[in-house]
Parts: sequence; structure tokens; C-alpha cells
Amino acid sequence: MSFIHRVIPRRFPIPDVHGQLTGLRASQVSAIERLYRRRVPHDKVLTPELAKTMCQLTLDIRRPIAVVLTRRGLVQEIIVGTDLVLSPATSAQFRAGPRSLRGLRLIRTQLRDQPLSQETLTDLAYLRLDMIGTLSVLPDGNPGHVHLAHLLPPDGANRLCNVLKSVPFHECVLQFDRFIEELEAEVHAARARQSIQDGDESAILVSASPHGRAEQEERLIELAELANSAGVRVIERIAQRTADGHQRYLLGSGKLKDVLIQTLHKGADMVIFDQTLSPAQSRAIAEMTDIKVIDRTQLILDIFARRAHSREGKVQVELAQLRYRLPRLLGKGTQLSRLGGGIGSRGPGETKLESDRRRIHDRITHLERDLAQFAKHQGQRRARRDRHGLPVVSLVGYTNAGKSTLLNVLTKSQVSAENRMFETLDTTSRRLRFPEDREIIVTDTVGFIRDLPKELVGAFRTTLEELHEADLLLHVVDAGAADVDVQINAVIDVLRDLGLEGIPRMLVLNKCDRLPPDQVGPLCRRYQAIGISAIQPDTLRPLLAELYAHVSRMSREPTRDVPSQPQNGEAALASRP
Ligand SMILES: Nc1nc2c(ncn2[C@@H]2O[C@H](COP(=O)(O)OP(=O)(O)OP(=O)(O)O)[C@@H](O)[C@H]2O)c(=O)[nH]1
Ligand SMILES: [Mg+2]
Repeated sequence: MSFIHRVIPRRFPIPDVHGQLTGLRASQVSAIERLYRRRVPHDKVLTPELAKTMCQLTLDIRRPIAVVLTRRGLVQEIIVGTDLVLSPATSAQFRAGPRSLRGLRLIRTQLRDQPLSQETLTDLAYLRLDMIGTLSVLPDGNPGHVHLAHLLPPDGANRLCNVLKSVPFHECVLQFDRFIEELEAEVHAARARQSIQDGDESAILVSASPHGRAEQEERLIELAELANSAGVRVIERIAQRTADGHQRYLLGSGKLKDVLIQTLHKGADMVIFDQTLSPAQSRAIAEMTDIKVIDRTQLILDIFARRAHSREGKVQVELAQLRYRLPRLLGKGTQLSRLGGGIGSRGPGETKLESDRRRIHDRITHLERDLAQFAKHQGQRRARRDRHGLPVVSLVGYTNAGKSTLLNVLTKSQVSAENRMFETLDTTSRRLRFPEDREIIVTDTVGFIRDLPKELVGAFRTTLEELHEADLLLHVVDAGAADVDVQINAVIDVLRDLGLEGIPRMLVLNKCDRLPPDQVGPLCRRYQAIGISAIQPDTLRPLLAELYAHVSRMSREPTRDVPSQPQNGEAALASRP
């Protein structure tokens, strides 16, 4: 008998038993290993024979034993002890997307008969198992009660799972294959209803920082605007106060698990963190889940990638994306693509991400060379413009403050202005002619935001350097924003970083039409600003008067010897009060 046993070739190498094996005898481990040979018919949760052997072994080793079963009834994994971690091979082979179940069920023995613990139900939801269950071991080594639970399709309610009434094992009549087929169909139907309703990709937003609730909420509102600007629908916003410091996952692992469970349950496609994830945090999270997890910087880079139209803009964005990804490309082979990926397939493609660091370095060098070329041409453009000797007024400000709208109304142009963040990436210059025949050049450029990713500042340096040519910076502020001070300071910080604090500045409070009329005056006095509404041309007179006065004071006199080219953007609008 033993001879036959030895010569029967194993069709598959027997995988290891995982978990708490210390102190077990080799014979005990081999006995547990032999469970890998068992088969369970499709319609059964567990066979009586397998249940009985598991119970006897449990009694022998005084530790719980879990079997992870596939839908075909094979034993995929055996875990001894209470810690439930699937092996990387199993996680890779059986993926759990937000739209499906994992195709694995787990049944674990327990020495005392107890209902399913909260922790066990969390594992069910986190791992998106088909089913989870415990099997109590009777003192004589026979199976006692079985406790089973399964996930529920998302139905708007917050119930994640359903716990079935416990029954003695031999009375368990659940027909597993039919049950799981119906459950899966319901999950799919619920997801299909959701995608028809919304179409777009969806996300759960998370802020984890030591800041107070109000500040985090304010930042989450801005993050939601950014997400919308990237075409991502926000399903939920979660603020979590954490201790300052370098957490492995940015927030506690229990809380992160909660977030991931919510993401799976609600069918969201990704999690977006307001805080920048360090390369180590990105890697640790990627090892924990298949769900796409990105941070605010990646989101902003993604918006830039969507909006970049000019060749220069595209090069700048790709450069910023690669610089952001480079330190994050140190992970293990299979994780490279997931780590680097943005929202869709925009920006550098997967193949580039999977290439080695060397090639990314080469690409960066190549792009930097391209950018230097652009910068040279830009220098020539500037020189040409300088010969005209016209004063340059540059519009700067927080994204969505109304800079492009103001350029359009001042210079009768048609630059794109929309209610979404980072609509403008490329610089546009247009002439504004005052009735007195004095001309200036007005330039509109990319907007700023608090904590502007440093990769972007670096890559957009050539675009932003144009601001050095300005004789006056018109700082446009959305007067109706909830956090006017924060926005003003964020812009001033960026200007300082760019070494532009020496250029005269004029503060303009835009969108005053959104304020009650009696608040406009006091607000303007408080900030020593000029109040306007770019969508109401009549309100621009004081601003134009100030502009005219400013350029008149400037020593640079406009030269008249170069005939001005006919321009689309010539303004006939201005008139002095
Ligand atoms: N109510 C009101 N809306 C305005 C005003 N000025 C601009 N807007 C709106 O604000 C939104 C953003 O305007 P843009 O001109 O694109 O803002 P921007 O500063 O150029 O934004 P970025 O290019 O993203 O940095 C658009 O929907 C405009 O119609 C205003 O004075 N009042
Ligand atoms: Mg704009």
C-alpha cells in the first residue's frame, strides 16, 4: 500500500501549507498537506469527509485550519491559525475586481462554537470571497455547527454581507453552485445598473492628515473638483485624522482596509488620496490591494495630460509624469504598471512604464532636450515682442479664478474658459488697445493650486518663465471662493518660488457678481483689490483705468515705428472713465 502511494506521480506539486506552523510535527504538517488532494463536488460547500478530517486535525494540533476552495472544488490554499492572508500566487491568479467576486471560498475550523466574528466578516468583504464560514469541532472530533456568510450586491444600503443561520454541518443543504451563480448574477446586474447610470469612472476620496475636520473637508471639496475636472465621479469623501508621521499606508491598516472594502462594495474604480503617497507607501498599498490607488499629484498630472494640446505642453506633462513615476518604479516586476498608472490610459503608456529605469532616464533626457529647444524659440519670440516695446501684463491666479474669461473680455478673444480646473495650460498673448492708442500685451497662462506638485513646477518652468517678462502681474482671485485667503497665499507662494516677487502686482477680485452687493466694497478694501466681474464688461472700468494709469507711469514708452499686425484680439472695449 505504502509502495503504491510512493510511486503514484503527483500531477501538481503540492503547495505549501501557510500560517502558524511552528511547533507542529512533520507528520502533522504532512497530514494537513494531504488535504490538498481532496476534491469537493461543485454543488457542495464542503464534503462530510473533508469536514471530518479537518476537524480531527484541528483537534490534534489545537489550532484552526482553513481551506480555500475554488469553484471547481479544488483546494487552492491551506492556512493554519487565525491570520488570513492569501498567498501572492493565489491573489494574482484569482483577482477580485469591484465588479466581481473572487471565485474562492474559505472554510475554517474553530475549537469553540462561536458566531462569525466581525474580523471574519471584514476578511470576507476585503478579500471579496464567494463565501466565508466556520466549522465548529465537537469534542469527539466530529463536525459541529457550520456558520456561513456571503457578500450582498450593492443596493444603496450599507449592508455589506449576509450571515446565514447556523446549522449542524450534516444538516447544511446549501446547493453551492446554484447559490453562487445567482449571487454573482445579482452582483453583475447591480454593477451594470450603476455603470449605465454614471458611465464615468468613479472614486472614493480620502484625506488622512493631522489637520482638523474643517480643513480636511475643505481640501476634500477641492479634490472633488479636481476629480470632476478629470471626468471622475466622486462616490464618497472620507476624512481621517491621523497622527503626524510616516505611516506605512498613510493611514492605519485597519482604516485602509475599511476604505478598500467600501470601494469594492460601492463599485468605485479607485481611491484618491489628498496627500502625496511616498514611493514606499505606494508600493505597500499596491501590495495590499488590486484596487487602483492614486494621489492628488497623480490626479493633477492626469488632468494636465488630458488638457495638453500644444507640443510643448505635451512634452512638459510627460516629463512631469515620468519624474513622478521614476522613484515609484522600484517595485516588483508585476506591480510596475499598476503603480504608475494614472486614471485612464492617458500619458505615457504601459509599455513605457514597464521598461526599466534606464529607458525612462533616457526618455527624460530626450524630453528635456526638446524643452530646451522650445525655450530657445520662446526666447526668440520674446525678443521679437520686446522690439515692439509693449508693456506686458500677465494674468496669474488660482485655477478656475476666471483668468481666461478676463483675457477674452479684455481683448475680445476666444480662449477656452470653462468651469473646470486647469482648463488653460498654454500661454496666450493678446493685445489690448486703449482708446488713447496706447497698447499693451495681456498674457493668460496656466493656473496655480495649493501644493502644486513640484514635478509640474519643474516641467512647466519654461512656460512659467514667461512671467518674468511681465511688467505687471494681475493676480485674479475668485471672490466667491470659500477659502479666498488660502487661494491668494497659494498663488503668492508659487510666485515667490518662481522668483517673481519683484514684479509689481495688482490684486483683482473677480466673480463679484456672486457676492451680495453690500459685501463687495468691504472685501475689496480688506484686500486692497479691485472688484470686477469678468462676465459683466461694465464692471471692468475701474480696472482698465488702473491698468492705463499703471502703464502710463511705466518708463517704457510704446514704440510706434513697428506697424502692429492685425490681431484677433485687439480690444475696442476699453474706455477711460
Ligand atoms: N459668475 C461668474 N463666473 C465667472 C466669472 N469669470 C469667470 N467665470 C466662470 O468661471 C469659470 C472659470 O473661468 P476661466 O476663465 O476658465 O478660469 P481660469 O482662471 O482661466 O481657469 P484655469 O485656466 O483652469 O486656470 C468659467 O465657467 C467662467 O465662465 C465671473 O466674473 N462671474
Ligand atoms: Mg484659463
